[in-house]
Amino acid sequence: MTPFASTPNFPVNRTDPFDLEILEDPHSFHAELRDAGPAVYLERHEVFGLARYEHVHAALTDWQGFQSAAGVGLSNFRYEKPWRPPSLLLETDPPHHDAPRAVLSKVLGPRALTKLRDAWFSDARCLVDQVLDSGTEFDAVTELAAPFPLRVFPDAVGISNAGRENLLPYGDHLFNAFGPSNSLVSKGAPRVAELSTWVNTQCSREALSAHGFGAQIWSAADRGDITAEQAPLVVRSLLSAGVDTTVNGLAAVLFAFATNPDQWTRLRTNPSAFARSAFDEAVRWESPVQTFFRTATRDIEVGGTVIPDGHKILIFLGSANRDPRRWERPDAFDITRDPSGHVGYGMGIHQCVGQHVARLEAEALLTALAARVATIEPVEPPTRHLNNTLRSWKSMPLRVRLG
Ligand code: OVM
Repeated sequence: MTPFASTPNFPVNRTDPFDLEILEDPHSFHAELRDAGPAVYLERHEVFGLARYEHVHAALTDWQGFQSAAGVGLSNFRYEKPWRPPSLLLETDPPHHDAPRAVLSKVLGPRALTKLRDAWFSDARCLVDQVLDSGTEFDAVTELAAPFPLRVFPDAVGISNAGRENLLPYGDHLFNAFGPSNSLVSKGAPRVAELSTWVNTQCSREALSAHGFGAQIWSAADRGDITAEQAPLVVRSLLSAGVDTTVNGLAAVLFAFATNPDQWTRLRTNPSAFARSAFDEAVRWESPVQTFFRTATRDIEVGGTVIPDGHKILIFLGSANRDPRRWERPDAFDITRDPSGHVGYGMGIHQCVGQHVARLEAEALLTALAARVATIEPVEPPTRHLNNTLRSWKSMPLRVRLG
């Protein structure tokens, strides 16, 4: 598998990007990769890594050279059977990608979401009132960032209330499974069959309520925009990608404000103007989805050297989002900067199709908090929940002052 017979053209790095210590705090490793060169050979997994913004952006926008259809995890679908049938969105390329993508981007588009806006704003006020009325110290992960998406999103998809506690562990395993088969994957393995059965059951037409995102996907099958075989897998993408990502994105923006009190003060001067871009800045700053792989479809040049056909390439979204070659003061959370162009949602044809949903959730929650909360501070340091792909949290004790 070594791509070069003798003299490597690439800088070589021996660190495992999925080592638990690196996952706990990846920033100095990312800087090392960026400084080593445009593409680095990651010896431990025999893959190439891209960590600079310029080359991450270029790879994400070149879907022909950097395919997704061989899987966006370390394992190559050409040689290894995937642990579940591949996603019709994430793990395909044109032409197969086009119809499912078109259906979902309409179902989750800004126009469709205007109908949910008032209900989600009122749900957010309700949850914030419930938390604040029981005290000014709370865990921002378990009391806000997790419960809010877990309430509004599965309702919007149209699944039953029973079994919703399966969504986070399913997503946790799914995002671990993009990495190597390390201890994080083994930890999730015992529940895979049970969780997959539950998720797959929720995707059938009969399991979905009449007017939700799920039912709209099935209507698209009735119209012939996708096939009836594709419909349940498109619903599965919602349940796979829509929960853990937003939970960790919301936790990230809350942590960003708790540790940058001046930014909270600024948000409160005009929440309706700042809430959306503040969330995007938090997605840049934290990159809830840290990495995805692509696969080279031919010998492909990156920064002057050639990645050989068939090799896996690890794309460091989180590193690109803090590359000082692209961003001024990259480590600063600054809601007045223009974060557009960040790759936290990816870039190109696979860019997050649910991003309007994520932004609406964030806008609703931040607006509800801004109406009641004058200051936010950490009570003690938050703890991480380690995942091979997600920058995730276990706990985040915060204290607020009302006013
Ligand atoms: C999917 C899927 C799963 C995980 C992540 C994702 C971030 C998509 O099943 O389509 O996008």
